[in-house]
Amino acid sequence: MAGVTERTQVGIIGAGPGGLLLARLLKVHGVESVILEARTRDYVEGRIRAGVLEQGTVDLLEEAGVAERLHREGLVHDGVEIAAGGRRFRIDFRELTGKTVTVYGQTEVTKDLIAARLAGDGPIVWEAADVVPQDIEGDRPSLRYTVGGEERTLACDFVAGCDGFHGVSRTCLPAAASRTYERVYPFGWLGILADVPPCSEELIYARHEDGFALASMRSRTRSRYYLQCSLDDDVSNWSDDRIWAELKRRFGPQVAPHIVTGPSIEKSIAPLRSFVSTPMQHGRLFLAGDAAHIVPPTGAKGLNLAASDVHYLCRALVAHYRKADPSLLAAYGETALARVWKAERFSWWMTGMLHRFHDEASFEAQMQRAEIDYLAGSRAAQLSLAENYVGLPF
Ligand code: RFL
Ligand code: PHB
Repeated sequence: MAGVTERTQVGIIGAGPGGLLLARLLKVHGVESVILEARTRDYVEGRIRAGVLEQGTVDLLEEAGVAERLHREGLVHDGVEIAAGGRRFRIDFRELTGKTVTVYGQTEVTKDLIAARLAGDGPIVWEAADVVPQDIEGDRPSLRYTVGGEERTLACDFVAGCDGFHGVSRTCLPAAASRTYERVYPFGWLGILADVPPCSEELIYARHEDGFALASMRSRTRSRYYLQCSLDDDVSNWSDDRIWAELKRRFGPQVAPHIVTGPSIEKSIAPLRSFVSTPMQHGRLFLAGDAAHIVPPTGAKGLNLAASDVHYLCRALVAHYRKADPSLLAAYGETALARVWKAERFSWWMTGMLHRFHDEASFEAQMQRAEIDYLAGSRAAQLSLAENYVGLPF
């Protein structure tokens, strides 16, 4: 038996945006939690990832009381642009749906949530090693872990697995009752972050015969760009000069003159994957966010899905504690998955339309061109993209 035993209501594995937002929302509703995080605070706050927040995610951050800096520094975007075959067109979210998205880095969301947590909400145990969920099928689950060489046990009522794609939680679901659905794409995204002004007011998603490119941003002085690259590529093959030249080539002569170049402050390659693991719950263990599902980043849905899962899970836990109503917890996985699958579809569709998969002379490439041509000219097609991009209701 472990040396030190603590107790809380909800034991949360992972201090990514999912785990941190869940802890904060639970606190707002009077439910206590402890977060166990494998990494250090510096590492978690330094990870460069998502950049686009749906309105629903912004609303949740408001409910969590951590939206003040977001409203000050976040950039509200009314639409996005698509560039392909030498042409550029805009999807106007505000006009089509009445909604917008907010550009505010995941890094900043994470920092805001950590600051709120540490201002009195409850503990985050950093560098918690070898976390093992125990007795999740009974009424008294616990989390065994090691910190600073000391073995500890966190006794809790429920376990929230918010530990991302490589976490331990998903492995606790019985194999016989679980099923995974997966698509691995035959390419990756090379990302570059630089302190230069963005090339455009809004994001530009570009299809080019040599591969996809995306112009995004973190602020008016910090740009984030991505290039489709091969899976076996390495960042060491990509000097800053080569990246800027390739971005200008893929965005074409209309956009290239507006691309301001400068030294990179971060460069990385990420693989693209669609993945769903079902069910999202077993006994008293509930998965949320990347622990249960992954989307390719093309639709900017990953962080937003973690937020909607956490909303459903928080609501269900609060119903259990406040009203002794177990029904929302029992339905959690099904409720979350209904939204997850639609975001999976949208991200898969956006990825399929904009990336190079086949020879430019193939039937499939013609289908991509036709899809983009249809999107450029059809209000119905634009509305469909817009309502998914700004986020389906939850
Ligand atoms: P996270 O962020 O992976 O956090 C999980 C946390 O759990 C910890 N952990 C453990 N802790 C204890 N014990 C263990 N055994 C543990 N194993 C892991 C980890 O250290 C970590 O701190 O999952 P979460 O909270 O579900 O959040 C998901 C999002 O981070 C992810 O979906 C997004 O970043 C995806 N994503 C994007 N999402 C968007 O909504 N909009 C975007 O524009 C967007 N762009 C992106 C992206 C992801 C990218 N990469 C690098 C994968 C762009 C990129 C390039
Ligand atoms: C980003 O800014 O990191 C970003 C934006 C939109 C995406 C993916 C990533 O679709």
